[in-house]
Amino acid sequence: MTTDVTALHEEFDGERLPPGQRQTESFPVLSKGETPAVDDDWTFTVSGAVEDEREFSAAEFKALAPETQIQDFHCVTGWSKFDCEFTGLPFPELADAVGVQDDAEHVMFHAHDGYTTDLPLAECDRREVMFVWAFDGEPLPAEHGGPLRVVTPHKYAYKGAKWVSGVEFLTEPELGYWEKRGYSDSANPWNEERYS
Ligand SMILES: Nc1nc2c(c(=O)[nH]1)N[C@H]1C(S)=C(S)[C@@H](COP(=O)(O)O)O[C@H]1N2
Ligand SMILES: [Mo]
Repeated sequence: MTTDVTALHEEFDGERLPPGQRQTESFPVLSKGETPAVDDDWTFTVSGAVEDEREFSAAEFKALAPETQIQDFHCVTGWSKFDCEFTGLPFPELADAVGVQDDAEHVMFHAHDGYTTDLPLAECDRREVMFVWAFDGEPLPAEHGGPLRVVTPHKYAYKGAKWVSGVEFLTEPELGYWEKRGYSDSANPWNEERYS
């Protein structure tokens, strides 16, 4: 089953194309450095304020409750790509699997290239936030974050860590890689929250 979530902009009272964005048919690559090598037999680590800190194997992770969604993708540098077909695990399914503690407020995403990004738990706890391993029905290409990345269609795409290695549930906010370097921590495309 495929779920179309491209009406998401209505929640933000905005047009499908956020202000200051232009639509592209291509899928540009934006990385802070080289594409890191990630084992085909990857693992995913959950730590911090959860009942069950644990490491999932790729097979365990993919078996949880995968879903396919059609989503839009907005890069802070000004391009948007409509109708991306992503297959992965919705964030709330992972949260259920590990049991999030009451004092958890934020989530730090960690990646194999040293990248980090943080979102409030409430902003992660939505089905459109997904850990993605396939794009258009094919394994996610390495340059786009394969074997596993995060997508955040309600935020600029820097909130979605490519090559994600795990998540850390935090009781206090922390700034991620780009957020420390002047990008907006809230990153709402319909408000043009690009810089802090
Ligand atoms: N691990 C990691 N994730 C990352 C980045 C990165 O450099 N490293 N770049 C971010 C930025 S700025 C954007 S716009 C998107 C780009 O995703 P794409 O290369 O698939 O278009 O990934 C985000 N996630
Ligand atoms: Mo970006």
